[in-house]
Amino acid sequence: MVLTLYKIDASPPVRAVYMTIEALNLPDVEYIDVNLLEGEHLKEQFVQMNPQHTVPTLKDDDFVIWDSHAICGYLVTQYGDNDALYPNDPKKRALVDQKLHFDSGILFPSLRGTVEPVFFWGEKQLRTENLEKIEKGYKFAESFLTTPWLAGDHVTLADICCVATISSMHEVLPIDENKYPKLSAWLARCSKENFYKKGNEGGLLQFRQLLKSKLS
Ligand SMILES: N[C@@H](CCC(=O)N[C@@H](CS)C(=O)NCC(=O)O)C(=O)O
Repeated sequence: MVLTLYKIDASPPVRAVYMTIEALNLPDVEYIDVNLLEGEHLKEQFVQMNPQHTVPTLKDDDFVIWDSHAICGYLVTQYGDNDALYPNDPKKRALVDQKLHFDSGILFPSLRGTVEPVFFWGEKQLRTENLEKIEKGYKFAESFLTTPWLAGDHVTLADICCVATISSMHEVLPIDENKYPKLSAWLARCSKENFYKKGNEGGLLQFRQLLKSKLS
């Protein structure tokens, strides 16, 4: 197998894949930068591979797959030693999938909608209506946290994918620990994990710096 990941470190969905790679201890992944700010993702060669022109995009020999949630699930089922991160049991898996769709359908769009005008369209302020959507995501996540991890008593892809987004949202709108004690504790719990330290911290710092530079 030759795994190639098209990426940009600041991207939350890319960082979800990095964290999955770390959690699975996958060796020898080749990384190729795609500079979104320069429009490299819109070039013919990239669009031919991924018509949705998004990062992360993974190539495994001739097999191409995009969308971080699909990539992470693929990596665990294809290369994981066990199913802990993405359980085979239908009910356990459904609970993980539910949070992956929550990330895909609620969390990430609210983050992307908030930072896109700043990163790409030259706006210098975050729009209030977008920040309200982030706050709504925090409220949902707080109510979901009835267990230490998002889909039960151990780390799954639900945590990995959601923390990539939520740690980035936290840079945009800091999580108020009085309002969201469980969410805040969960973020702290995730940040102590090796997969987070190795897979998320570097790109999150780049995200922070990019946001700061674009807002100033
Ligand atoms: N649901 C996708 C979202 C991917 C996404 O929107 N990535 C952004 C970077 S954070 C991107 O590639 N934007 C360029 C574009 O959409 O043209 C995933 O989880 O992979």
